Amino acid sequence: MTDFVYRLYYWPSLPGRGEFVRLLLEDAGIPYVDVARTSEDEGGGVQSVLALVKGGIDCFAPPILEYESGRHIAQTANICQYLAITHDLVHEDPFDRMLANQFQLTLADLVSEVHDTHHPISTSMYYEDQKDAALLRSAAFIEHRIPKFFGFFERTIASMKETYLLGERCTYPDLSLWHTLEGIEHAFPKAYAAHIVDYPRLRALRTAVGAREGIAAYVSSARRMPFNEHGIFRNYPELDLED
Ligand SMILES: N[C@@H](CCC(=O)N[C@@H](CS)C(=O)NCC(=O)O)C(=O)O
Repeated sequence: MTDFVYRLYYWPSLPGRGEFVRLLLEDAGIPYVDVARTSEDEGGGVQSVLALVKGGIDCFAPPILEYESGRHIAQTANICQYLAITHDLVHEDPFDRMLANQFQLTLADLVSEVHDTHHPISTSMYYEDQKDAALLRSAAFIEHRIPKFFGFFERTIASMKETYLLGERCTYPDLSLWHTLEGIEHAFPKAYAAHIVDYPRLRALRTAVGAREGIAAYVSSARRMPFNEHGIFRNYPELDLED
């Protein structure tokens, strides 16, 4: 291993999908530079991300990790898997590794669905111009998709008879599940409260991950960006359950 410090490229004004990578790095205490959050004078800012995605590397969209000087990888699940394997943060057994990736990809599906609740037609249109569709999409998400995803992860943890998705060892999909639960609570506080009572293992996982040293330190630091209405998990009260 070289002494190269990882460089994460992600939009600087929202936690977004970059947060799943940050959580893995923070939990493990791995140093990294959050490039776009440094100043433009230092080669950061939005321009640093745009330069990469327009610059002929093999990466379609951020998050992008520069893992060696001039070598980049993209796709959140791919980045997490690379880091976890490289730093021994996931089981050695190939089936367990595949399961970790499978859970991460399932979370990626859930995250995309959350995004589509406020942008069901196009990311290039304003929310206000697709609000009618967003209302329908959010109602369906709350009624059908939250219980389906929450039920899946609850059953998975139950089948392991331990705290986490892969048993007693906390791995990167657990950190991502934690963030996704936080995000859904931010976006749909009433729906989250109504559903989560049925999922004791998800509540326990949330408590356990939140109490981890690296995560607790990160959450209380300025590095942790709050959710906001530019990101994936947006709080538009009209999309949540009614009283
Ligand atoms: N499947 C990709 C999705 C990447 C993605 O959608 N990135 C967003 C930010 S969270 C983006 O900037 N997309 C630009 C685009 O799709 O044109 C992943 O999980 O990393």
